[in-house]
Amino acid sequence: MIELFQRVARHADRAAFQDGTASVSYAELLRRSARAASALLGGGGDLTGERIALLAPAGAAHVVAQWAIWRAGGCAVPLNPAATAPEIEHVLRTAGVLRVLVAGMPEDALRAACAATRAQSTGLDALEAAEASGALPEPAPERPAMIVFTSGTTGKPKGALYTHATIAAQVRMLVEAWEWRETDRIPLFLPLHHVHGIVNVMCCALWSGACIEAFERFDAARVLERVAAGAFSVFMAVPTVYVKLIEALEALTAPQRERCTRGFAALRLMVSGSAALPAAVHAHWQRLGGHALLERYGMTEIGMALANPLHGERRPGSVGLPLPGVEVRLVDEQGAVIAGEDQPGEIHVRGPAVFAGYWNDPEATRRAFSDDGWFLTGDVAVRERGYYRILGRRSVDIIKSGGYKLSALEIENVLLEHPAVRECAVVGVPDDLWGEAVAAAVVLRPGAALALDELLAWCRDRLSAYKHPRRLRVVDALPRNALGKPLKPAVRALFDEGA
Ligand code: MLC
Ligand code: AMP
Repeated sequence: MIELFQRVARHADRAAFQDGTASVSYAELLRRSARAASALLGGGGDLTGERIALLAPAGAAHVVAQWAIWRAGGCAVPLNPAATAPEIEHVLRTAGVLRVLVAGMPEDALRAACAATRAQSTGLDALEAAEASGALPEPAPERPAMIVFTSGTTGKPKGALYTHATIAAQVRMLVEAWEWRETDRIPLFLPLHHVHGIVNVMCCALWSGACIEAFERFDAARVLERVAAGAFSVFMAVPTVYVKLIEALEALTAPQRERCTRGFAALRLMVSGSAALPAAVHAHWQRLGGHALLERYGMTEIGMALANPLHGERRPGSVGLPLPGVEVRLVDEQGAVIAGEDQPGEIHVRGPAVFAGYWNDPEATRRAFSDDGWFLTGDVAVRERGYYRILGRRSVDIIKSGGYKLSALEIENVLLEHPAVRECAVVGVPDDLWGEAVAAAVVLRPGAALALDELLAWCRDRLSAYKHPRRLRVVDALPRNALGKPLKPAVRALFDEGA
């Protein structure tokens, strides 16, 4: 039996979701997902890894859909609710999805993507209405459980495959390291098509019998209100969320701020990750929110790998030490393993929480690992007084904006389709709120003109909003290196000059 369900059965009567007025128990999630799983099976014995996509807001329906797929022996493919039709189409085609479970979401983009593929969408309600019949299969831990799409340096997103064992390993290490317990209460406002929201928040909470309060989206005022009301014990977010909370706190009157500050001080743990937490934000939060944020480092392909300790020194600007069961090494540009401190190298990771490979892409999978099985993260770090500190990424084509990983090449490909654009280069530029903001330098076709608004309108149907360029520079020529490729650091400098 999938280990999660053994755990869940132990706290059946507890509330899995609570939003102030309504609550959904673990027993109810189990009942509802059993019915939906039976309906998915449609009389068959086991979906044997069929990829089924799911599009549902954070909350009980999302979990029912995910568990139904798992309990029927399928592999869940969570979709981005903000994705455009071409982005969804890419996911459905790459993962070979023929069925999509939908609950309470706008379906325009999905409908167009389904029409372009052979996929069919089904409302979760209809599946839950069916009577549970027959026994459910018991998928082995090595069976495919989930495909999470992530951007890389080679254009379109790739699907990272997790088995049930991968997810269990990712959850187990965090439950141990951060001492998750059934009395924990956590807000969930991060998207559920990425590992941070899915595993660190949702799966860890459910595994532990804790209670989740789901938000439709991140809304600083609403979150602060619930913090002030003492609704939570644990809080996990990306750095952009902490910057937005600081802005919102500073806009309050002193008594209002005092209430929120007391609420934050009562939390037992606040974690930041998915992008670098600037030391200044760490210090600002400590002054305002009364917590030394616990910064950790992870990646879709490996789950979480490094973290500052729950008990002990939380060093600003550092990501701490390997989590339980994770092997980490630094390797220099010559391929030698770095034994000492203060020397930068690429982070390599090994262990049971590492993904099983890119779906249907053995070549990309092969390139992602060393011969002896280490995953090559592409991130560069240094060890200082025992702790790891991230220095940056090896590729300038990866942008981290608001915690989302974006491929510069994917965005460039969309811009190049615009009739006015002859050439372009997309880079991330430093941004206080988003970490990095997407910036595009374009060379126009002779006689053409292009304004940022027009470019955004072009992107709207093709890219999720967080991939849209926020800054545009029209130039006569892109700086080039000896191979004729745009020289991205020089392109970035174009923006530093105050474009
Ligand atoms: C949105 N906007 C941006 C932007 N994203 N502008 C610049 N850069 C960006 N990246 C614009 C929008 O178009 C909108 O503009 C306005 O900003 C508000 O956007 P929003 O999306 O509504 O903002 P908000 O809801 O406040 O969301 C902020 C956020 C969200 C930080 C909560 O971005 C988020 O959920 N990020 C987390 C992503 C995540 O989970 N990453 C983890 C990946 S896993 P306008 O003009 O319309 O107002 C991973 C591994 C690991 O990284 O280690 O965890
Ligand atoms: P993703 O592919 O979306 O899972 O993003 C993973 C990437 O986010 C990593 O490879 C890092 O580049 C970055 N990242 C995650 N956590 C941190 C952190 N604490 N500090 C700096 N970068 C981070």
